[in-house]
Parts: sequence; structure tokens; C-alpha cells
Amino acid sequence: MSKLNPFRFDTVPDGAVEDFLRDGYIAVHDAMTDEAREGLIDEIVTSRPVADFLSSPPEDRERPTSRATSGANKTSTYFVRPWNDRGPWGHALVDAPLVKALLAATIEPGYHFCHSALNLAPRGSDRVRFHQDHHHWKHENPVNLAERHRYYIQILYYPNGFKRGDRSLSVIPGSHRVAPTEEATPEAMLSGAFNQEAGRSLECLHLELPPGSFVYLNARMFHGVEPKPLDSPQAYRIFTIDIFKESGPPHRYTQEIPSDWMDRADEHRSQMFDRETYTEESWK
Ligand SMILES: O=C(O)CCC(=O)C(=O)O
Ligand SMILES: [Fe+2]
Repeated sequence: MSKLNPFRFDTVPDGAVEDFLRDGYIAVHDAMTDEAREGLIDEIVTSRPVADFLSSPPEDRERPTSRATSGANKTSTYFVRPWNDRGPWGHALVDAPLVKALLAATIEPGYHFCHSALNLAPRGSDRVRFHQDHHHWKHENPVNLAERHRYYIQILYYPNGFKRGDRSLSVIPGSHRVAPTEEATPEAMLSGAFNQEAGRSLECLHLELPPGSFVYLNARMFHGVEPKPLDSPQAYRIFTIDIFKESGPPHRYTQEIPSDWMDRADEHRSQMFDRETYTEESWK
């Protein structure tokens, strides 16, 4: 596999693990080298399906897959899960030294690559409401009960960044600490009803990230996305995600690993890829 390194540094920034445990996420600004950021954007926008999507008039744009997770996707965003069609920079994200260091600092000893996705949000894209992506919390099967306190980490990459209020990521820092009951809705959290349980004042924060940034997120933390205004200066926002879970049974969407990824995998990748794929039967 590629030895390209997309990031400017390889070690976990000072205080990042403490911030992650307290807030449920860290935002790492401008983490990619210029070469990596430009290379990744180029790989994505020149891949055939994305290029076709971007060159077609908005009313004709096809959505490659419909989105089944809690954030609704009614408008003409491009969304594909799993994101297998990667170039060298996309591949390098999976096990970059910085990614390995962050995962080692949080979910070691054992973790698996769960799945991936690619999303392009053009002007006019809808909001994604506040949600959590830790799906074991919404199901009561024995496997979900056994797995629900285990880590599910999302790494959200923003190669061309975003401005506040323009398809920006919103977070409720500390919301991962509130037990996942029916009552623990984002609205109730923002009203102050769960401040005591969270041990802090739960408030919404609207992020703004320069190109080449990423967010390392505990999927128990509530997050959402603002709409993209029709007059946004940025034609489309690019977002890719790699998700890692603790070793064990499949999480929702744990993807099949393409055979050429398997063929080229080193020892670390082989271990991350050595897990069952999610099917409708997995949690029964
Ligand atoms: O588009 C984003 O910034 C995040 C989207 C999201 O929350 C998700 O894919 O679950
Ligand atoms: Fe999400």
C-alpha cells in the first residue's frame, strides 16, 4: 500500500486526548499538507461518478445511494457508502501515522476499520439534523446491549473546509456523556435539562474549519450540519469519513473490504480488515 503521508505531523497534539474525552470530539485544523489536500481533492473530483455529478445540471443530478442514517438527505448531495473508489491520497488516510496514533491513544488495544463514505454538498444542500451515529444505542438486541459502551470513532475529513453557517458542522460538546434514553433529545439537552448529568452546560457550537482539516469524533456526541446557502462562495463542500470500531461484532454498515485492498494490505491493515461485514442478520 501507499506510503504517502497526508498530514503535516504524526503525533497526537498536546491535550487532544483530554479534549476528546471531555468534549466528545477534537477538531484538527489545517492538518493536511498542501500537496495532500490538493491531491485528495483532485482524486475525488476527477473520479468518473463525481465528475459526472458535478458537470450535470442540478435538476438532473442523480444520487448514487439513498441515505439511510438519521441525517436526512433530501437534496442533490452526492453520497456514496462505502467509499471504495479512492486514489493514493484517499488510501493513505486509512492508516496514516497520525490516524494510527489517535486511534492508539483512544481505542486501543483492538480496533477494526468499520466503513467509509464520500459526500459532496453543492449550494442549496439541506441541513442534517442533530443526531448520534452510535447505532447500538438505538437497538436492544443482546449484541447491541453488549456493544453499546464500546467506542465507535468517526474521522470526518474536510479537504476544502467550510465557513460557519455554510454547511458547517455543529456539535454539542459533552453530549456523549448523557445516557441514551428517549428523553435525551438534542432539544432537551440544549434546554439545560441534562447539564447535571453531563457535568457541564450543554451548548451548541458551530464550527468553522479551514481546508485540510478533520474532526475526530466519538459517535455518541450529538452533531449536525447547517444547510448550504444558494449564494455560498464555495460551489460544493467535500466531506469524506472513515469510521473505526472496537474489535468485535459488526456495527451498522461495517463494509465489505474490496479484494484489492485485501491483497495489498500490510499486517496492520489486515488486522483492521479482519472482521465480519454487517448484514440485516448481524444483530438478530
Ligand atoms: O457532513 C458533515 O459534516 C457530517 C455529516 C454527518 O454527520 C454524518 O455523515 O453522519
Ligand atoms: Fe453524523
